[in-house]
Amino acid sequence: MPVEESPRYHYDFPLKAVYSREDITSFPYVDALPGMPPYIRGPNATMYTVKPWTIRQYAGFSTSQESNAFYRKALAGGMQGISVAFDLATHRGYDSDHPRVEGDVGKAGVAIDSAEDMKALFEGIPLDQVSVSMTMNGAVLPVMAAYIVAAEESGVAPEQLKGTLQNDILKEFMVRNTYIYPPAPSMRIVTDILAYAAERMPKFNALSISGYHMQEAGAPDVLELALTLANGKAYVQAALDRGLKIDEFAGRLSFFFGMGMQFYANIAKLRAARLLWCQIMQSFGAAKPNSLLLRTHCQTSGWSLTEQDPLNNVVRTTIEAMAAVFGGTQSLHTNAFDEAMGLPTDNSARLARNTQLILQEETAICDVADPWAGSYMMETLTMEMAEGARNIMNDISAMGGMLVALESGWVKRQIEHCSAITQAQIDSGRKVIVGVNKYQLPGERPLEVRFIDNSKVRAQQITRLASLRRQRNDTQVAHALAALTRCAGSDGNLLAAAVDAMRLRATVGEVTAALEQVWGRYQAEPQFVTHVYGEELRHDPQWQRVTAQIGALTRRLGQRPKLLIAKMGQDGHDRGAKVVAAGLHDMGFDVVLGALFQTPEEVVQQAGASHCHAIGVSSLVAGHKTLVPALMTALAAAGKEEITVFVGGVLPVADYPFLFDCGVADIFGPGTTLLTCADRILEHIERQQVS
Ligand code: DCA
Repeated sequence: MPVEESPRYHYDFPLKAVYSREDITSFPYVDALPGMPPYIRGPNATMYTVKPWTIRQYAGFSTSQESNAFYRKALAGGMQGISVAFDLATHRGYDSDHPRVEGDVGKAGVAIDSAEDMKALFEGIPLDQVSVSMTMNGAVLPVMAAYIVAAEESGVAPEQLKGTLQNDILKEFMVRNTYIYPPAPSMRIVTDILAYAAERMPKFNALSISGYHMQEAGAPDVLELALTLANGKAYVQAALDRGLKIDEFAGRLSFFFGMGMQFYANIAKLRAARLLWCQIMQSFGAAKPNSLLLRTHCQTSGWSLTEQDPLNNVVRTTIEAMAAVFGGTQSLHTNAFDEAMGLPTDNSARLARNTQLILQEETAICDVADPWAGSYMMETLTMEMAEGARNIMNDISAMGGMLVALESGWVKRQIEHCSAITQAQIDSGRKVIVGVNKYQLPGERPLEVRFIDNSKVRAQQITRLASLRRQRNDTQVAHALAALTRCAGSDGNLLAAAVDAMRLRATVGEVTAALEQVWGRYQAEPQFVTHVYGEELRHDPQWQRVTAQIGALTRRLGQRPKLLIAKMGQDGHDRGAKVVAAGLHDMGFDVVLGALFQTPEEVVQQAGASHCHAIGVSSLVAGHKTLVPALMTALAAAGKEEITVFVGGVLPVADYPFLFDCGVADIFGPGTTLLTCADRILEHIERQQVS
């Protein structure tokens, strides 16, 4: 559904050409010290001089065995902590043999169905020594339970585990979409895990409050900061409402921010984040110093990577990594330069890791804590960033808090508004991206990317699942799952009940389904913003030409050319789909934005029922090689071959011939402007009308 809303905030902090002492005379914290409240300058007094940040690599693909081999090699090569990427089937709580996940198994992360898979994932890695971060939010109960069981069976008790669980469901409802249950029971899961960890896992960070995905979805730095901290407040309140005491859990809350190309702003963002969080926690009555500290992981921006002239990405990542380090991050992931095309290869992952090792070991960057302190510009920017975020947080409080702002759709609209503007600025050339809309290479050589044969991984997982089900005691598993279902409707701790079930070798899908019986599966209504992209571009000559052509075609057809923008499989990244829907709508197309997580058959059904001329499939390193052929088969089976199919998103160029052979009319890779897409879509629809 298209939604109109005018902008409310100014997100840019224009820099002055010169700053002076005058700019900072009224600031209360310019004499603050690292390791002292309000911690603007860092959580530790000595910062990297004693211990540099942890070098992590967010990685996982294919089977547990293959990911385990990658982790071991990376640890030997300088990686200092593990950060697990799970596949989309696992995120959404489906076992690998579920028909809805045919294209997703092992594709964008590792496939985990049971505690057996988790044991294989960490085989030979001492879990009491190596800290493990797990990016998991939807199926967080069975996955965390499987990790606890795997550790237990390797002789490591929960008390000894060190690491981080993302467990940040609120931002999933805002941007990343790997939720499973509705918001209220999802919040119950978060607080049950916090309670379990507070009691049994003193070294473990059971929640990583994440702004990264908001930034990736289009939020400017100050919006990312405000929404992340507002989510933090919502979690703290929910934990207090559950009966936890603030100092029992606050010291183990952790954060995660994105690092984009706005170098100064990103440093200021981390400094402002620590100031604001300290003040927020004081307002909750926190007393222990650890409860006041914002400790964070950072990741360089995946969105800032380009498929064109990809070696530029090494430079971008280095600049973003330096912002994270100057901002005082505790842990860092640097993206590999080929991640705009697919999963990193061994070589590109090594280069990404070496980027951090060079910063730590070849420069003097670690020799001084918060080196930007006292800079007139940086102190000013830090205060401006804090003030801007405070204003947004106050508005959220006035709305009734984060859950109200979220359920009203306000949060999504703020982010999508910004991403539509950014896309328009790139398409018009006002925002320069070197190698994409300026200084382009005359010819690009396709890069080699890591190929995952997901049907092979799926077949292996199905065999493992069958053997697991043969060997376990089904009656005991059924009892444990029934206890979990009862727990969902009562007061017990859900993680404790999930551990019991996973210990008996219940699967991720079974644990998820046991809770789904009580809570159901959440389905968001697809929406996109209108009149934002168009407003930015209406004076552009190419815009005027394209909209005139669409007008002419509309008159000939007797209706606007109609498109269904479809997301298939479990890939919930919808920034691309929403921006495309918003832009094409403003140009004059009649756009239907399909729901997330559709099967090919559901997409065909919707396209047919809404009389679309074309389907635009949006995909982000997902199962396009499985799902697009299935879509073409479903179109043929429904007798709807006249509907033209386009594919766009992050797709390896090497896969283009395969998709064309399937009957796809055109492919729009990263960096294609929406005006170019529109031109080519029009051409195909015109041709379709003639034939
Ligand atoms: N002086 C004294 N102690 C220090 C210093 C210093 N200068 N620097 C670090 N330390 C200590 C820390 O206090 C911590 O001690 P603890 O284990 O007793 O709390 C220990 O060294 C480990 O350092 P820390 O900075 O906490 O780094 P990590 O263990 O890597 O944790 C954190 C970082 C952000 C808190 C965690 O949540 C994390 O790793 N997140 C990653 C999330 C992720 O990968 N997401 C993927 C998308």
